Amino acid sequence: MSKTIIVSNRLPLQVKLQDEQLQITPSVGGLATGMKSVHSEGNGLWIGWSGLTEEELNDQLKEEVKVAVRKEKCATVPLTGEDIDKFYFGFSNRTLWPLFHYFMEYTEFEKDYWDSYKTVNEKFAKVVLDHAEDGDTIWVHDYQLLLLPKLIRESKPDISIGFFLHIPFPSYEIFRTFPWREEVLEGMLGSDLLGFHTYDYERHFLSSVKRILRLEVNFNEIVYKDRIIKVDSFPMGIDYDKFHEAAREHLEKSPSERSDLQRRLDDHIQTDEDTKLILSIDRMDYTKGIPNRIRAFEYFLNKYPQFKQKVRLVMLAVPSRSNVPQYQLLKKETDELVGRINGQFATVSWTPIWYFYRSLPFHNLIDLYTSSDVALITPVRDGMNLVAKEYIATRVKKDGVLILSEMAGAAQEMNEALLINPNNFEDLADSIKQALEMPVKEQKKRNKVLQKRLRRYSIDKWAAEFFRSLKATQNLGQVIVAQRMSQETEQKMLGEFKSANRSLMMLDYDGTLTGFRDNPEDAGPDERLIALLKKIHEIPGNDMVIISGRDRKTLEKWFGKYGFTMITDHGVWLHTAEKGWESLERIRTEWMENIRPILETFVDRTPGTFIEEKNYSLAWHYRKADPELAEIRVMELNTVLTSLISNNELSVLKGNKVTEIKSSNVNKGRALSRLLSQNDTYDFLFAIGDDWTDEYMFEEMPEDAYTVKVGYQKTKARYYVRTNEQVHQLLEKFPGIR
Ligand code: GDG
Repeated sequence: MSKTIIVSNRLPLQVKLQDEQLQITPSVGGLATGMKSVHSEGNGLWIGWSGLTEEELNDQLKEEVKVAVRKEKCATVPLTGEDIDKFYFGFSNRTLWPLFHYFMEYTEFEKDYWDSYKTVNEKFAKVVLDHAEDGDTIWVHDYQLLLLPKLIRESKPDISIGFFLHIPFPSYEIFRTFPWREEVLEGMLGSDLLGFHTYDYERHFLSSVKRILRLEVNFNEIVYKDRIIKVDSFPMGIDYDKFHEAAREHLEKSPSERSDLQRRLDDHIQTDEDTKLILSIDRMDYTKGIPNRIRAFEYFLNKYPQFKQKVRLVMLAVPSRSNVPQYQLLKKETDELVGRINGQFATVSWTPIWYFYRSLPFHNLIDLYTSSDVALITPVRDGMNLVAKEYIATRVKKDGVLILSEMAGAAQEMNEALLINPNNFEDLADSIKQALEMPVKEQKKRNKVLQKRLRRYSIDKWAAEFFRSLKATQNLGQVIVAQRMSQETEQKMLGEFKSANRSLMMLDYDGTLTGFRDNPEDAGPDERLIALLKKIHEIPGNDMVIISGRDRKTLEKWFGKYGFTMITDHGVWLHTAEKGWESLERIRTEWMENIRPILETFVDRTPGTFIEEKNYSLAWHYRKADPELAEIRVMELNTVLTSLISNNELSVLKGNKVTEIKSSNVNKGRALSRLLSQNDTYDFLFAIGDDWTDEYMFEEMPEDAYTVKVGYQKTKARYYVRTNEQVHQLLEKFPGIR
């Protein structure tokens, strides 16, 4: 039976060692909750680090951990203290975390950390591969495991892999500074589906893929080698019912059942009916905007002194990564700020900030959420932020105001909150005032909408949606009608070629016989290619035709002396050894005078592009241009051209990073059909090509012909190969057979 394997840095368990005894308790984080149903289904498995290093465990304890976690349907990845230092505290938290949160000044590019990151991702891959079987589905989580999808794919090419990033994916301008950017992108592209919290992260990722790896992206699908990878946004939800129910039960408690914390909160609330509590909860992390928030609160108290003595900021900061220097500095800064502000404003009966630096049990979290009139969530950068959602979920009476930073992913779907820029103190102070004075009716109106959305798109729904999407990627390959040129097909084809009396081989030049160069003039044939073509040309009973969109002068220069048959200019000219050059089409070129100046305006506005003038067509090349700008310009150009070309005289061909305008009655298909009509004795037909212009040729071929597309894209060809090298290997097999 196939199973689902979840992989994350940590297991959904707390494994602790107390007096040589193991203590295992389930962890309560959002991810653990969300995956609960996925994990518990069938023979699901969760793979991750236990939290104890190899050095902390003797052999017997290692075995005990193994057995204990297996009972919870988990498997551990053994990590050493050094791994944790360099992979986790190093590369994950001192490189990726700050970089992906736009803290470039905190980002350390250490080769040593990177090496450890690679090693640990390999350790994860090993454990995954020990457990994964064909037909399983693997869901990898977060920035600690960016290389894992590729490592799994290399050993299990057909397994279904999904990846979800819980933190932002930064804009290309940030990501491009990263020394190992290609490896990381390629690592992620081992997946079939890549999920992000928001559309912005998704588009940043796609932009880096286009610009750095120069891959073809169609909407949200990436064509990569022989796979199509889907990229989408799945805003993570919370376990709404759990928070809502806990809050409901909490409100029903009698005073004697209340916690100490709740009593203290009640004391404050009861001092005066105008008294209000403002809450913030976060891990002590520099991305969460804690100092900003405190300073803004100070600014607010100075700007609106009428709130002194009445409003209190309850700030829960949960210790996190405290052995990373920036976190220590942040802690120090926060302590000092709170001290200074409390010192400055406190009275005998009032301290403006209540500050807790610790983790609290769940029921205390509910105390805080339910007792606070306002939640002030001000990260400077945050992948999603679940606290904002949890606060809303606990507002059983639908009152309460959420002030939320625009820089949190959650802001994209929580428009009814008061959205603020955390760096704008004026705006922040005014929003605090607005929140404190907001009529209850308005609070309820806003929260009603928010709650409805949170309830509907809960964490279960999030996980289910991701899985549905991952399953759907299995059908993506089917839009490519061609099949991979397999060993068997190859054997069959060569067998038919051998016994054929008269064969025709149509070979496209650019992108097929040779790879692309930045400058088309540099793409002439090398010695190896000439030697191959000469051999094919000499096969008895075989007609080899080089067919190209290039002009006849260029092909003449490259191949003229060998007597090859050539079709140039997309099918305008035919060259044979017997007759030399003859024209296949009668075509007009007056239109070029009108179209050229238009193309020139596109060249001027699109750096890196240029016009290639051919005898019968104009080509606008954009291979070296910024891919996103080029995409926009291609659309623009198409619109301009369609409005100009009113009759059917001209057609616009979209090639591989080139748009070509030419007379409509010329294409490779028409040229091929002429050849076929002149000679009906062919009993073996072969055509190979890589772009749209070659599709006309594939279309014209009879069904039993061997048509081969270079690259994994939509095509009318029957087969495909991936690379120019594979084209060579395939063609090398023809000479000598007959
Ligand atoms: C990362 C991304 C993204 C907090 N204090 C206590 C406590 N919590 C719980 C909260 C909440 C969770 O921790 C914090 O989640 P966040 O989403 O706010 O932030 P990160 O930890 O930075 O998480 C973030 C998230 O991944 C999910 O993809 O949203 O952007 O940075 O659930 O309730 N829980 C308990 N005691 C505490 O003192 N029990």
